[in-house]
Amino acid sequence: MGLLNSKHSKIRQAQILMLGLDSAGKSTLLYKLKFNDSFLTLPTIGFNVEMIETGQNAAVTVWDVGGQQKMRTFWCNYFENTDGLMYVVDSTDKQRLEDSKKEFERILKNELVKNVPVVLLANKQDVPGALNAEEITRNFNMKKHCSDRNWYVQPCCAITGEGLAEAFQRITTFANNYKISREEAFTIFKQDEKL
Ligand code: G3D
Ligand code: MG
Repeated sequence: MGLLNSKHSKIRQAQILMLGLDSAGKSTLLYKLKFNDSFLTLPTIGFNVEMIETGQNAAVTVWDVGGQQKMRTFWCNYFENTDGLMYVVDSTDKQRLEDSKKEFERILKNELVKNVPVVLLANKQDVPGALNAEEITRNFNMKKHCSDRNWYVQPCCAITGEGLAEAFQRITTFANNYKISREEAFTIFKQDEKL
């Protein structure tokens, strides 16, 4: 994950991992953020990873979750250096909400992302009948599942870009705080080792 860092930069960029079921709107969101335009996106077939630097001292890596079991091994590899998670939900897809929730819970249970902050994006808010942020919060039982970390549910629309700046601002702040606390804990651990 060090690939996106400038060779000479002293401050490591916050590494943000964006996950969600296919069709949740991750690619649309990413391109909106990168090019400030709506791009034609292709559904992820097989191996797919997208990366951008957001210019907010953060790099974002995007993976589709669910589907093929073997893909999980790949995105799990990214967990180790992750400072912040963004999880994108299609708020209109009530049929797959359960699947999305299951994947989300599975991710949170992984030891490697213990305490890593989360911003959950309740996407497609432009569609009438979409579940709102409060409904998604309740449905995903955020208070219970994220009690060990900073979290926030952001309503958004990847097509118009509404809510995206707020979401990235929040995850970058959360991630930088997390990064600092992790580095401090590591320094204390190293000092203890010397004693
Ligand atoms: P993914 O990368 O998570 O798999 P995509 O998802 O970004 O490819 O988006 C899947 C579909 O949802 C796309 O439509 C895309 O235009 C649409 N979409 C993404 N975000 C929004 C949103 O906020 N509002 C609405 N109304 N649609 C959105 P197609 O038709 O290309 O499959
Ligand atoms: Mg995609």
